[in-house]
Amino acid sequence: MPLYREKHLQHISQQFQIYGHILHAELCKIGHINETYTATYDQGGVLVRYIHQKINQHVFRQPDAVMENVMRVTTHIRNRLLANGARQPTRRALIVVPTRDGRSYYVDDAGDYWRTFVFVERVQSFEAVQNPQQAYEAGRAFGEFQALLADLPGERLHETIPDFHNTQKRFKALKEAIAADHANRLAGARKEVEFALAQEPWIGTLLDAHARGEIPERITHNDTKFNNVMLDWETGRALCVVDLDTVMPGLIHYDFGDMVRTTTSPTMEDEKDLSKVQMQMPMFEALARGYVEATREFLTPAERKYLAFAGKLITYTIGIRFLTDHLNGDTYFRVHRPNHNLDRCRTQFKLVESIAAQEAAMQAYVDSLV
Ligand code: GN1
Ligand code: MG
Repeated sequence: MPLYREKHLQHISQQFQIYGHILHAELCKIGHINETYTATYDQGGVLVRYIHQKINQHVFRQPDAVMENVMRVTTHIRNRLLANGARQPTRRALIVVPTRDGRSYYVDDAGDYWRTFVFVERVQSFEAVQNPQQAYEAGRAFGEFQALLADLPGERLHETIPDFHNTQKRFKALKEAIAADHANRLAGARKEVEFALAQEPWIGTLLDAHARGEIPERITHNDTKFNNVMLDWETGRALCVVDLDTVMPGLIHYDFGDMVRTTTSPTMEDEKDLSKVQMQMPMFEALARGYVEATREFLTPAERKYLAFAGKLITYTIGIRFLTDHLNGDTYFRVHRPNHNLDRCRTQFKLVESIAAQEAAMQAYVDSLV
């Protein structure tokens, strides 16, 4: 790590209620948005780890609202786990470490917002799913997350990113990016643009169903990528879910759809060999089983009806977000190589086609679950 960053991180580390001496910190390369460090402290001779994270303010315009949500959600989940007598509660819900003056975040001289979490040990996350058991665990973990938050008291959570999964608005943003062609990349993305535009007839399906009162708003995670599930090293079971910045009011389909996107293909999000990208039925079945089991208490028949469709819709929505960012010159998602967002878009669109081809069978499986 460059010296200036290390010095700054030492300064940051001293702002939080951590009883120990920082030894070293590493940049964590997972995630496209925030800047995350794993820091090791010496606490009376025992090595203890924490996460320090800088919130991306270009993406999260109101970091204080984000942290208010995160505090309410983590506190509520912890209380429910304790009330249920859950084992290992400190590994099952993120713990925010307060600053020395009792706040949930620290603002540095540059105006950057930093927060700190207890590092959950002996867990790992994966970029791609290896077997149906893992898909089942993802479905169960995010389903339980929704179930634990179903009785969150108090006001509606802040919308940390308004219209985050509003496909109509994302579609409009894509059309604007096409018209502007800021980065002169339209010519190289004709096929993808054509595919994106051709899907317009069905992109409003869930928004319409919600507007008709058919499916309700709930508290959802909204970033249910498989790499946000922490699996226990020893048992392979999901212990907790992370990345709570987009927890806000939403449709359960946003969560389930993003799980379908990230757990049913054997590939990474930016796989270049599109022949490998496909929705695999055994993964979907395990995922759906885990999710439906965990949400049985509240999931309505109307919500169930759109679960397979949600996979297609959210995969499409994230695909057009990658495409839009590519056309805009990569201003939103962190990229690691030329045309990275275009590659990501291509895998999403390939997956959309694969889901569409199997959608009826996927939904039939969901309907068969009791
Ligand atoms: C971003 O930061 P990360 O990787 O958890 C994005 C998600 C996308 C995802 C695609 C706030 O999540 O919406 O689905 O990339 N998060 C935000 O990989 O935009
Ligand atoms: Mg995220």
